[in-house]
This record gives sequence, structure tokens and C-alpha cells, in this order.
Amino acid sequence: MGLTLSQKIIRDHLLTGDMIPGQEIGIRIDQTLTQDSTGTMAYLQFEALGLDRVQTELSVAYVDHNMLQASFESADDHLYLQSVAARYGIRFSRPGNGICHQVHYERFAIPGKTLLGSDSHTPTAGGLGMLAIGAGGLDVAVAMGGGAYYTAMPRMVRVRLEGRLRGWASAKDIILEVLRRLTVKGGVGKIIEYSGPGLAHLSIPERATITNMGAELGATTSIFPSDEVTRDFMAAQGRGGDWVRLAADPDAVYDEEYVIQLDEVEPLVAWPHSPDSVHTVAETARRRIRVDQVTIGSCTNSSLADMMKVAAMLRGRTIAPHVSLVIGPGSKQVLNMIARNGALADMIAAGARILEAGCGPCIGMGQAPPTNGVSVRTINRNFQGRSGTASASVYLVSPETAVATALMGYLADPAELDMEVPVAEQPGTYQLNDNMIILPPEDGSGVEILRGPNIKPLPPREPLTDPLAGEVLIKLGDNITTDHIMPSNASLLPYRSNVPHLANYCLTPCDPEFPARAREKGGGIIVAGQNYGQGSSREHAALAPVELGVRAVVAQGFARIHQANLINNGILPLTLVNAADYEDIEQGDALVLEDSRGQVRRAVDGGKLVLRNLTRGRTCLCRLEISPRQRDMLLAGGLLADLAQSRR
Ligand code: MIC
Ligand code: SF4
Repeated sequence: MGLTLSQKIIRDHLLTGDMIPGQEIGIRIDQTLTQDSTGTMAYLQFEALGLDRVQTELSVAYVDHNMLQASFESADDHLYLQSVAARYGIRFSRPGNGICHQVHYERFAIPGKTLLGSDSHTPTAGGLGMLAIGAGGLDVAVAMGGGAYYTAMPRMVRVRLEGRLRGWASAKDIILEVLRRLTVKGGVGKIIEYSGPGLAHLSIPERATITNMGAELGATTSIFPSDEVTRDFMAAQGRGGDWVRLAADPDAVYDEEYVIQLDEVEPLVAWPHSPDSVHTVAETARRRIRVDQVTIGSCTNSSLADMMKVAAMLRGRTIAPHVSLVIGPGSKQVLNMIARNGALADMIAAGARILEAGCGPCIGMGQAPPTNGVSVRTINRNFQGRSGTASASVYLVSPETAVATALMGYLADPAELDMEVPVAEQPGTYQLNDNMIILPPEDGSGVEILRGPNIKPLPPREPLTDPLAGEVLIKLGDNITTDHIMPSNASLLPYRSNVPHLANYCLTPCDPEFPARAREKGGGIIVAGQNYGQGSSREHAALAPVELGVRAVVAQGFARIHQANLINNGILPLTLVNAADYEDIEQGDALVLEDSRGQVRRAVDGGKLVLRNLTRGRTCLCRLEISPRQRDMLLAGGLLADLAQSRR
């Protein structure tokens, strides 16, 4: 039987386990990336491992999220990251060099290799045929130390692309179409592989837009074959020597298959507040939704090709008087090239506000919309409040639809414009200048690591208590995102190395009293619906609950990265065997898991855990899907505690 492309890469990197869907495998990681908002934690944890140097082929520390520097915290964190990178053999991508995912696929991604990144959009590099996975910082720290990355062997999904995009449809509309069909939980436990004759017409930046937003499906990763398009792109980046051809075997077997006729794809838009709330732009445009702001950029749509199309559409025109248009090119390479070729001038002349190359408004770092405002963005997530304005409505669109909207002043269909569809030619050579990537010294042992006062120690972890008892501190619904659990915005993001401070904001978008209540009760248990913890890889969404004494989350289902982060940090993610039991638990109920250590031990063999609700006199059964490795972590109080124990 033939293998899929990702099965081949996994086979070549397999360290432990068998490639049986759902079972834990451990794979070797060739490259890692971190960004600043998860990186400080990842490196604090790497330091705690006590190693001398990273063991990977390549590790890069990017700074792209915390760029506002309203006060000293972020600048201090940047210095910490730069010094820790030099100390341990990591390349340092300086602030201003661009968004980690954009820079990584331009300068470092290699087909057939594995990449683990402490950011959920790491799969962007799958556009070049790399097996690129997002994970929590601790998993990335372990991989930097040469340890395996463990995950459940994913199921395989094939999306066959036929035909060719037409008219105003663009790559963003392809992934929005996939989201419309599969939803934000449709990719959980799966890898999405793209194939078919339509690939020949999709450039690397277009493929990267698609793999990037595969994160919103909850997928482990998404991947394209490595073909002539990949070869030409890598050659144009001066990296032709790293190219290899890769594809699935013709007789590879997939668990699910979808076909998308590219000719039939039309411009789409995700309505507030979920990336899978997908509608056509044509239908939405008829509503004449007045727009206050348009932002173009983020790791989804900030390539040179995107910027060139945007500039062509803006050339000689002026944006609507009530719209603020914000453009953030994805990397220094992109910004440099549009500065030289005049596209930047076209944007500025039309009225755009230009940002430095970084995440910017995507993560609420500035450019918050007005009260009840409408913002149309080319980013990948429109969770409520993520823009920095809780009452704002954010719509997700392609760059083409974004420009049409900025010009018309309402969420507009580009077909309404009297202009030709712009075509972005792929340059034969990109401008190459890596002077913002600092190479580490051969021997970093003498490098002093700089720690500002904002860098606080990691929260202490306790071994699993027996019995595990606690009050239900909060009862939440479905699809709770990590932006709910640990909000990120301009005032909170600078505190990513200060968990005690962040914990004061844990789950506050759902209930402002949550942190105070959790502290007053000495911790307890969180109850939630399906797909709990979707979105970001931020392990702060597990660390802040640890800080508040949360010992377990009881839910109908979990998102992959968050579930792993909970286990790594010693919090039990308990899945209700009977989803209907959710109805019988209320906030304030006293729950107890008797013989918790014995029950966790037995869970490895599929044993169900019995959770008693003392308040209601009922019991319910829970699943704890863990490997023996994860059992030991949970008993010890998390991965670091477990490693410390095994060293003793
Ligand atoms: C995001 O898009 O939510 C982030 C900010 O990039 C996160 C990482 C973080 O929370 O620092 C992600 O996607 O993992
Ligand atoms: Fe940055 Fe936004 Fe991409 Fe996250 S999704 S890495 S915040 S640009």
C-alpha cells in the first residue's frame, strides 16, 4: 500500500511508536522556530532542561509579536531572547525582520524536513512540502534539546484541487472554502494534504496562505507536495540546492477526501466571530456593511505577491474617507522589495497607514477598531475581542476583497470595481539580505543571558493530589479559544514572561470574576463544551490556570495543542464519555476524583475515570487519552517536574 506525503516524512523521522492513527508517535525534529510571545517561556523551559546547546539542524528565535514597546517589558524580553539564542546556538531574527512564518518559508523551510514551532501557524511552511507542526513552548524546548516530539498519529485527509482560480477568487478563498466544509474542529487529529492538477497554478505564497489557515481547522498540519513550483521559488530565494521533489504515492490511502473545483471558488468572507462562519462576498456585499477599518497583512496574507496585488489595486486611487487602511508587509524582504519597486509608494499615496513587518493588529498590538466598529482583515482569526476592542466585529477576507472594501467604504465585492484583476508575477530572484538574522557564536558558553525584571520564575507544579477534589469554578460553552482563556492584546502581551500577572486576566472575557474566584477557592475545576482551547499554541492558557490552582478541565472535547499543553503542565484534560453529562454539572458543584493517582494510571490502558459530583449526588465517566509518558507527567505535576524526578 502506498503512503501519503506526510506518512513518508513521518516514517523517515519516526523514533517511537507505530503509524497507527490515534496512537502516540515520537518524531525527530530537524528545525524549530519560536516567536517572542511564546519564546520567552520556551527558552526559560529550555534552560531548565540544563543542556549546553540546541541539538537541531536549525533553530530560529523570531521577534514579531511584541513590537509596540510601550514600556520596558518587551524590549527586555527581546534582549533575553537575543542573548539566550547566542548562548545556545540559535539564530536570532531581529525585530523588524518579519513575521516568523513568512520569514521561515522564505529563508529556511526545506521540503521533507520536520519543523516544530511554538506558534499554531507553524504549518505555513507546509506550503513548501515541509512537515511543520505547531506546539507549546515546552514541547519545542524538548525538541531543541534533541528530544522527540510526541503526538497522536494523525488521520489523512486529501483535498484535490482541480482547475484554476478565476476572476477575483484567490488562495484565501480556497482555505475559507475548506473551513466552510470542515469547520473549526473538522481537522482535529488530521493532516490535510493538497494534491491534483490545480497545484500547477498555485504559487508558494498562495500555498502558504492555505497551509497557514489550516490551523483554523484544528488540523495537526497541512502540506503541499514539493514540485517545480517549489523548486523555482527556492531557486529565486537562492536556496535551490535544498530542493527535493516529494509527493504522495499514487496509491496512497486517505481517510477522507474532498475535491475543490477551483474555477467554481468565489470570493468568500468569514463573519464574526469564527473563521468557519463562511459566506460569499457577493451575498455579504449586498448588505452594504459600513466598515471603519481594513487591515492587510499577518502571516496569512503578507507575501510579496499579496502586497503587489494590493498596490496594483490602490494605484492612483484614494481610500474611502471613513476607512482606516492599515498595511503590514510580512517580512523585511517584502518591505524592501516593495520599497524599491514603487509599490509601497502606491499604497502610501492611496492613504494606507504602513506598519513595520510584524504581527501588529492581528494580535491586537495596536490598531484596535472603534467601539462597535467593523474591521475587515486578511488575517486568520476573528475571535471576539482579539482585535483589542471587545465590541468590534471582524470579517476575514482575501487581500483583493480587503482593498475593494477600503476603496468602497463598505464590505465590497471586488467585482464591483471597474478594474482588471491584478496578477502578481513571481520574481526570478528575491532580494536577499539576511543581515537581520544574527548567527550564534560557535561557542556560546561565555554569553551572559540578560533577564529584565519582567521575567518571573515559572509557576511551581505540584504532584497530582489524591483524591483530586475541587469546585467547578466556571462552566463554559463550545469552541472556547485560547484568546478567551488567556487574552492577548497590547496591554497583556508584554507580560508573557510574567505568569502571575497574566493569571489575573485568565478567562476574563467569559467572566471577569474568574481569577478572583479561583484564587479565593484555592483553585478548582473548569467545565467546558466541545473543542476547548482551539486557536493559539500559547501555553500561557495552561500556565495561568496552573497559577490559579486549576487541577482539571472537564470538557466534551479538546483542541490538540491545548490538550498537550494542559498535560505538559500537570492539568488533567478529562473528556466526558457521555457528552450529555455536561448538562448535569453546574458552576459551584463540588467534584471529586477519588483514587486519582490510581485512576490516572489505569487510564493508559483505556480505563475510564469516575468523577463524582457531590453536590448533585451523581457520577459521570471520563476519558483521559494519554500515553505512559503523559501518565508520568500528570502524576509528577507536569513535564518539567517529571524530568526533574527522573534525574534524581
Ligand atoms: C496567535 O495568532 O494567536 C499567536 C499570537 O500567534 C499565537 C501564539 C501566542 O499566543 O503567542 C499562536 O497562534 O500560537
Ligand atoms: Fe502573528 Fe497573527 Fe500570524 Fe499569530 S496569526 S503569528 S499573531 S500574524
